[in-house]
Amino acid sequence: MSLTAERPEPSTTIAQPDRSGDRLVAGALLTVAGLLAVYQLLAGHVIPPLAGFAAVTAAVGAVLLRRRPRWLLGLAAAVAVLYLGGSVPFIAANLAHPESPVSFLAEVFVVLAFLTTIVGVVLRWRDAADTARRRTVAGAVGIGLLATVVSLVAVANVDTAARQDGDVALVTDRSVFPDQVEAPAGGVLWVDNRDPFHHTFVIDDTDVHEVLAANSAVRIPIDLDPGSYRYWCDVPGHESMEGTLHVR
Ligand SMILES: [Cu+2]
Repeated sequence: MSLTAERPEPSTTIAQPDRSGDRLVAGALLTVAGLLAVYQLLAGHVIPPLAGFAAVTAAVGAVLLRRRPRWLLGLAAAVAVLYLGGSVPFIAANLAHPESPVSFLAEVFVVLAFLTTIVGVVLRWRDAADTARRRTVAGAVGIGLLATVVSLVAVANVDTAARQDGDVALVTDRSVFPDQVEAPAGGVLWVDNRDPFHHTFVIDDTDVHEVLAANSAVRIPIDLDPGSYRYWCDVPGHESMEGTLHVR
């Protein structure tokens, strides 16, 4: 018998449950980082708070794959709590619109991954059995799949209006509304959302408040007196989307 064969292997057998606990947290954080990166790519621009969360989750996740200082798990949980607690209006706005699948599903999976992070940290601190981790992952994947089905059904039910002769076009692309639009009183605005996210089209001091599903258009009658009106998008974080409608 060789010396190699007699050597005990304590590290692999004893450390295994701990490593898988760290891997669950690391995997959840790296999932968040990937989702936030893809989301910004689709948005076509860097969104500073999301870029910050993507960088921190990527860094913490990557380090957790190799080392496992206990404080890093605390940091992982803190980042998750900070996002979930600090983003309530944004999360609510995205989750309310399954017909706009990019923002809806990105939010669903980011929230699930952050919740998995928190549960994973708690399970790791309690030295829980691997079955608890498997149930956590299975639960998150199950909810994610259910949300995907809900979103696909909602997308199939979106009505999009074709532009008709005489309609004044108002197009939003990359979350920007045109600065100025001129239209005749009694005419029709054709508002076309070319973004993969939902927006709203609100005209101040009027009843106009339309939800613009991702990649869809609506026709809005201009039942307004001549004058200038501010229009904008009231989705949280979209405050820069605004312009002026000049009704002749
Ligand atoms: Cu918007």
